[in-house]
Amino acid sequence: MMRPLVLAVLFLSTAAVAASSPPHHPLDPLSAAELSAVRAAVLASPLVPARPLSFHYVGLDEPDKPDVLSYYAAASTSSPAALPQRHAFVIARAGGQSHELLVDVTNATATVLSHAVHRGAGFPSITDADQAAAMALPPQYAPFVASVRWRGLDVGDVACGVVSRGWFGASQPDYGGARVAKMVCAVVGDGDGAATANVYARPLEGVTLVVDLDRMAIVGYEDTGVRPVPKAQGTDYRADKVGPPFTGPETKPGVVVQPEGRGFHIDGHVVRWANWEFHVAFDMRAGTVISLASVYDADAGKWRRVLYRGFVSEIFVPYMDPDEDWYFRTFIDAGDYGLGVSAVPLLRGADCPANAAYMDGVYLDAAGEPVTSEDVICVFERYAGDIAWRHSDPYMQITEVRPDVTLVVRMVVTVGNYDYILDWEFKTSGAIKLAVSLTGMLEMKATAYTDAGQIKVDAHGTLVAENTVGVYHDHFVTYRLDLDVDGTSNSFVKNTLVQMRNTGDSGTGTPRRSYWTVRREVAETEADARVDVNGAPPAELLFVNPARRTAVGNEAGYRVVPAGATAASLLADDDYPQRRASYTKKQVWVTPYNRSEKWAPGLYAEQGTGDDSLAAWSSRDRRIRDEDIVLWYTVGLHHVPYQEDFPVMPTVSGGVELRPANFFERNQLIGTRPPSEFTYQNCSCGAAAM
Ligand SMILES: *[C@@H]1O[C@H](CO)[C@@H](O)[C@H](O)[C@H]1NC(C)=O
Ligand SMILES: *[C@@H]1O[C@H](CO)[C@@H](O)[C@H](O)[C@H]1NC(C)=O
Ligand SMILES: *[C@@H]1O[C@H](CO)[C@@H](O)[C@H](O)[C@H]1NC(C)=O
Ligand SMILES: [Cu+2]
Repeated sequence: MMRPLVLAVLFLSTAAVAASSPPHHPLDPLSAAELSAVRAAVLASPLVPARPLSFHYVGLDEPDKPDVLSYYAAASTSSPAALPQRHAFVIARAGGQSHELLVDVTNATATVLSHAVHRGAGFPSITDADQAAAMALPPQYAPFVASVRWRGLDVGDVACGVVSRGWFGASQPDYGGARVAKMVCAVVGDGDGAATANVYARPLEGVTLVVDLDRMAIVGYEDTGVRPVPKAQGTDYRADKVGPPFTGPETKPGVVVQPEGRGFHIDGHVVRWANWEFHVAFDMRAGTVISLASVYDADAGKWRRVLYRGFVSEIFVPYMDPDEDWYFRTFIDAGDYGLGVSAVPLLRGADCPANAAYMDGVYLDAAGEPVTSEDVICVFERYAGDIAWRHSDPYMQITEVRPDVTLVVRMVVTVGNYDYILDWEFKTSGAIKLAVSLTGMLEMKATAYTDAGQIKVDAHGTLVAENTVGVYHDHFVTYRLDLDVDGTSNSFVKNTLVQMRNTGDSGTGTPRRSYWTVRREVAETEADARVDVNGAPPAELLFVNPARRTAVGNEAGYRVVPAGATAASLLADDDYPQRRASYTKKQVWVTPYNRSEKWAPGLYAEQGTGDDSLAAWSSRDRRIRDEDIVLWYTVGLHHVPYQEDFPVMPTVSGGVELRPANFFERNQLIGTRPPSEFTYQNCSCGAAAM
């Protein structure tokens, strides 16, 4: 999405960190001390002599899976294994090139193990430092100053932000292969007597700049003509600007109380709660990474593995306006900007409930300084008044109810105008629900229209206010989910529900003419596992472990259940943005596990061409039956804006649930205590208002 037009770094609670506890799990994110060691090793390396050097990505180069698993297996025994070697994967820019380095940080002094220069398409993500430096350029650029004055505005009231320019092949100038981006601008000051904090509501339409981010110079400029600047009135969203008096609906405040305290424990990065245990890490590109999620099987009396590693691989957001000033807005948020670096500190008691615990994220900024983003992950037990299971038998005079309590791991990523609330919800039933909720600002386009009746040609959006179009677009949130159901060797099963005629092979002679049954297909290769979940006929999708069966002989599995509607891309296959993110035509893909296939649009996704994308890997059509396989699931939302999305949009949600399917012998919640077993003497919650 479009980045903030004011300095992103101002919003982050950042602090350089001197020291932090050493890692004690092979998948722990790099600590501040390790990150500092990485910086020192890279700057001291003769392999990358060019200066200046900027860091674009530094993250844990995860150890090989067998090493992690043997560490994990030994950890619970009396002879714990040594941590596998700690390696950092680095992408840096220097001398106009993208450098990849692998740095060993196992020892106090880090060592560069390997170095390569990226020769293919695409660039690493745009950094906060890139954006801050670029913002200073337009006011010094005479044609821009002239455009602003032409509109009767003061240069001091206008700010421009960097937006990625997508990839459009030879149709777009390549500026000699330089790392360039577009800049678009907005009226942010109150020189015209109107102030608003909503920097997305007042675009300076028609003006686009091109910035060379390595040289930090304006190299292109376009002014397609004056459009009105939308009014500031009604665009502000700050409490002290919209009220008092507050005219919205009144609700009574609610607070979650846990009279016996929290039910979960956090030990380093490992979270234990109810029948779940998992590892939570922070990555500057992916945001939250959940690893080694295991569930306790009460009947078998043992822990069983479900998810080896899961994270949001990409968020693709193409806008549907082909105009000169808009066509390039085809954002690939994780690759263009990074989700982890865009994670915001969670507001206690508002972003997360009162009973939440918080975790920080640490990353290396472009200059190589470790930055701690405080409170970017919260963990809390959710009691939302929902029911986990119940049954009434009026004749037997029985009512049994168990309230649903779940554990949520939350991060909020604010990538420019949009806020993504990304939840991992663990359920005592054994399910894991991945939910994404969108809120924030629409990306708005200035227009001469003041009434919908004036629109005679496609406005590519909805007139949400006078002179303001909320442009049509999509959000495709793609998860990489390395499920390991009871071990690494899994198969992907598609159980299609098919209509049958009652012709006598079963139920002979009854008046029933039809029924449905399940037709089972096991995917042999990657081509068998590309699924449009909206496609007819309906199908149940499962990851199963054929070697693990229940007592009655069913294969242990987990089912992939779309939580609500999920869109597939409507762009043409030959359109440039679609070529980069062609995986968005199907919500489900399955690939063999490959440590380096992590980012759905490719490692170098910024201006990438899709040559290193999920669809490209899948086209190798590798065997996936009875292999270590990875699920890719895209939660897609088409967004037609409505006036209620203005000036800030109420949340809209989508998601997917991973549900045990013949994994347990029976409902795991049968053995849970009923709520009447608990008494809260000092709780006034029973005195319900009538
Ligand atoms: C780290 O230290 C150990 C023990 O001193 C040594 O054997 C090993 O080679 C060192 N590793 C690197 C990458 O320097
Ligand atoms: C892993 O993926 C990379 C990138 O697609 C590929 O080059 C490599 O050959 C793959 N490795 C294996 C063992 O398939
Ligand atoms: C209930 O509140 C009273 C008065 O505040 C306090 O003395 C008592 O210990 C509380 N009881 C429990 C079970 O928390
Ligand atoms: Cu949207």
